[in-house]
Amino acid sequence: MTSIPERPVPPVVLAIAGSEASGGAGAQTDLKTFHQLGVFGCTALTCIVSMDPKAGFEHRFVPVDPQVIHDQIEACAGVHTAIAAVKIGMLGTAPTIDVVEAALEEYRFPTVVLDPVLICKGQEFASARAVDDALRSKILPRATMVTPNLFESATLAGVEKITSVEALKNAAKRIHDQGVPNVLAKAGPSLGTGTALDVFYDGRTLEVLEVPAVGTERVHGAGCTLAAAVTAELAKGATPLEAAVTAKNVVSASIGMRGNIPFPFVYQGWYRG
Ligand code: PXL
Repeated sequence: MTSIPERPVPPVVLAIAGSEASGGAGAQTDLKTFHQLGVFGCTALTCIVSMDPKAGFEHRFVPVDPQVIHDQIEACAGVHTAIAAVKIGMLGTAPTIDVVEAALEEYRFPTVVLDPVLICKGQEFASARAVDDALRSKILPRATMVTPNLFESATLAGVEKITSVEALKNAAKRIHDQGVPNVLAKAGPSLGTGTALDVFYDGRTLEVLEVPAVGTERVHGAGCTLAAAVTAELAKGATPLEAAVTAKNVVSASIGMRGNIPFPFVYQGWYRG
């Protein structure tokens, strides 16, 4: 019989995120991204999203019981000797936000990346508004890095709409001024620059990060992949700016998966670091 080898333990990262059953977004995407980047992923599922092929792939959304969310985080924190970084994705309800806030307070994870998923199709708009406010007041102040898309940046910065790089820079600054140390405000291809453009701001450095755009369509799961890649890279010791640069390359390499939904999605297995 051979004995089990002593191997170096990879950094462990936790995704607190929703399940998107098809594997195109959410926790499934997070785990695949973590794996591709050489970190060990674990999850606390916050909700179960099932697209409905009979209704235009509308999102059916079922929240997980808050106690069960607590128990999953407890399990992850208990099993692993250290959790290097946490990625927070879709939370979706006010009770979920409360239990995640309490867990962040209890466990004091060293790095928390917040992908502030504000609205999921299939949720009532009225409840979404209350959830946005709770996310901003309870989770945002605990994030070490936040990765809002254009709509989320406008909402968090308190501006109507963002239609230029200048406006995106200003929004990144405003979000930073609310107490988030690192902001990666994402436009992707949406500002018509012909590039996938995001703005990084950490209070000193303001960088416009651009890579060649891969098409002009919105890509399902691109935001999840980006934030998960940032989390993995931070866990491995990258600086926030380095993590953002690598994460953009991971997203570019992952775009091109197709199925029956009308937009492309992502396969992280195509990335070669
Ligand atoms: O891409 C945003 C997102 C995050 N998390 C879950 C989702 C989605 C979008 O569908 O379903 C669980």
